[in-house]
Amino acid sequence: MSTHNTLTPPPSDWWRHPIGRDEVLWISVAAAWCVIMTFMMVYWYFAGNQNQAGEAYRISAEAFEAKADAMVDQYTIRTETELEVPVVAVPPGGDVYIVASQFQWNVIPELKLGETYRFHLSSVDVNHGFSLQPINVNLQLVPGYDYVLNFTPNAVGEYNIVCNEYCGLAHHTMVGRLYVVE
Ligand SMILES: [Cu+2]
Repeated sequence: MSTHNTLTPPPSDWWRHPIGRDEVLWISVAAAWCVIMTFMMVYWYFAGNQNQAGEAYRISAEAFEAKADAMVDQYTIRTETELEVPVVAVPPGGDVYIVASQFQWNVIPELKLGETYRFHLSSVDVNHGFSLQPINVNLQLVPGYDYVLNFTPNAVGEYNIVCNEYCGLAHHTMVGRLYVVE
C-alpha cells in the first residue's frame, strides 16, 4: 500500500498500482448492494403493496373542473370553514375529483370506512403535491393530467390533505381535509 498523505501528490501512474484488499472488498459490497437495490425497485412494487399503479390520463383544466363541479353539485352535504368549502359524500365506488389550485383544495371528501373510491387528482394551474397525512399517500400533480388512485380507507378519522410542493407565496396555507366515517 502507498504511504502518501494529502500533502504529497499520488504517483503519476497510480492506476498501475494494485488495489488494496480492503478497497476491493468495499467496491464489491457497494456494487452488490447497487444490484440488490435495483431489483428491489421492481420487487417492492409487487411485494410492498403500497404503490399506486400510476394510472393517469391527459385532460384539460376546463374539462377536469367541469367534472369536479358536477360532483360538487350532486353530492355536497354541507359546507365548512369561513371559506364554505363543500363537504362531498360521493357514494361508494364513485369518482371523487380533487382539484388543486393556488392555494386551495376544492372539496372536503367524506368517505365511508372500508368502501372503495376512485380518486381523480389534478391541478388547474401550477405543479402541486398531494400528501394525505398521517398515512403518507403522496402524489405529484402536474397540470394537464388526471391522476387516478383507487382508495379504500381502513381507519375512521380526520385526515389532512397537504400541498407538499412549493406552488407560490401562500403555499403554506394550502391545507385541506378528508373525513372517513362509519
Ligand atoms: Cu403548494
